[in-house]
Amino acid sequence: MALDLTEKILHHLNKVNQVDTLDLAQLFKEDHQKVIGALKSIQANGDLVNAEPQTHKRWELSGEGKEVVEKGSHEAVVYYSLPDDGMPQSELMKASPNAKVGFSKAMSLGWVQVDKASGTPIVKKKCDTIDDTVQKNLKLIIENKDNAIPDKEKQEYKKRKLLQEIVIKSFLLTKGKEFATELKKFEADLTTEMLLNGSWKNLSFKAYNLDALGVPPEGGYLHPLLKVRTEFRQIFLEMGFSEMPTNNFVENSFWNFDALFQPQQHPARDAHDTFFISDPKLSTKFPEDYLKRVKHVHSHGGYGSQGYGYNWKLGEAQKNLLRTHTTACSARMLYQLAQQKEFKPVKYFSIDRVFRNETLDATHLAEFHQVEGVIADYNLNLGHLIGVLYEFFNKLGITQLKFKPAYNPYTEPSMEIFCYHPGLKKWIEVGNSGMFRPEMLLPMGLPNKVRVIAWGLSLERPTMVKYGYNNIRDLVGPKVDLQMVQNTPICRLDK
Ligand code: FB9
Repeated sequence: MALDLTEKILHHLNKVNQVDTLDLAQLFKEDHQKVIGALKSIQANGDLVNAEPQTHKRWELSGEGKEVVEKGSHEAVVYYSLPDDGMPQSELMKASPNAKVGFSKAMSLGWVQVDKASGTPIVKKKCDTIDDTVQKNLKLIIENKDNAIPDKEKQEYKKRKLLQEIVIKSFLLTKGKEFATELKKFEADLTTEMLLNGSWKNLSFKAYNLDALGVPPEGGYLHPLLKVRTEFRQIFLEMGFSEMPTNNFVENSFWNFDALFQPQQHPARDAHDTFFISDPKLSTKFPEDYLKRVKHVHSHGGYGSQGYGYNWKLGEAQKNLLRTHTTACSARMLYQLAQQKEFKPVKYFSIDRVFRNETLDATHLAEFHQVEGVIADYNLNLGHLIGVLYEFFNKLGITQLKFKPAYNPYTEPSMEIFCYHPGLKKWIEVGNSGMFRPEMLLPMGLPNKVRVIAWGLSLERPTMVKYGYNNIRDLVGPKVDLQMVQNTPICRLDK
């Protein structure tokens, strides 16, 4: 059976003890890169050969040089294009692509002369024969006989762009300490049979290629939003937060608004901003005592608050809706916390869909995913909230934050959060935050000294920033290119 290139190289090296890969390429009439490939296979098999890098300077014909080999030098072409009675100089200049250079060279070589006797310059031959040494020398280059050409000539041809000097890298091969004329066969797998019969002791195994890329899975790709959700979830978990249950898109106005001390005439509770449910239209089950305390704090105040002083209506609180924020879930969780015999501090988070009947635009749809963090403990203050926000956003790769006083019905003080985004090179709004009001916490039954700090942002906006989307419809909705789901890279928010 014919030896393959690797074995031909090993057998040849066995005979000559030392050989350059360039000579091997010539010997085996193979492309040098193919010889290098075979060398790599031999080296992967063990220390069979030593390969010393070499550099060689070689002369190579340019395109123009190859044309000279084929047709003769430009000066020779001019000479041979002249009829015996000569040719007007203006005509000669058009007779061949390099006539100008050829004419000038032929004149300096004394091959041609210009007769102006008739008034029109006529170019005529000045000698009967010529010796086209340029063409002869360039042919020697093709035959790898560079050394037969004086260096002065080679420099001149380089100047005339007929020749260029290239550096070729090769390897000088000698026998290695594990030299053999056959490549060892490497087993890919260690089998039960090898272990049982002990044959593994005499076998060589392929090294693990830990850089090999995994086989792309056929399916199960996560949508970019869910990749970012996983990253946010990981951040909250490593900060010691527990995830709140958020599996109720349908909420009632009591938990979505009233429990948060959001007055019943607040514009956000209008059908223009909220999706109300027609069936079932109302909820009827509420913690009765708690509901009474909420009604009272809205209508008459209490806990040091004057309340809103309006006639609070149960019917408003009973209206079912699509939750407008996951803060409704936070309210439920905080109420549950207040029912415990003894208060213990908690850190909760939620990431889920919320729905708002708002004007749609390139970055806003009627629904989005809200990300919310909540911490309840004794004596928390705004400094704690700011500290936690720095910690949280730092894990998103954001270190520069600014806070702007804001208003929320359920938090006081409230702050809008801005960050300098290094990628976008500008300040962007990244969320909202605040301390839940006593009018929200105390009717739940939480101890007086307990404070709750909280913040929120969306999932869509960081995903759009991360993956460079300008229109949210390229990320979510019926027009999304599902191939995008497979193509988007792994999400690292901190990179
Ligand atoms: O996500 C928002 N912006 C954002 C966040 C991250 C980001 O990239 C990170 C660098 C990697 C880029 C942008 N925003 C909040 C701010 C704006 O985008 C805003 O225009 C849109 N907001 C939504 C609401 O809009 C109707 C984002 C959404 C939002 C706003 C406020 C809250 C939650 C979501 C809240 C809250 C809150 C406040 C106090 C107590 C509890 C919850």
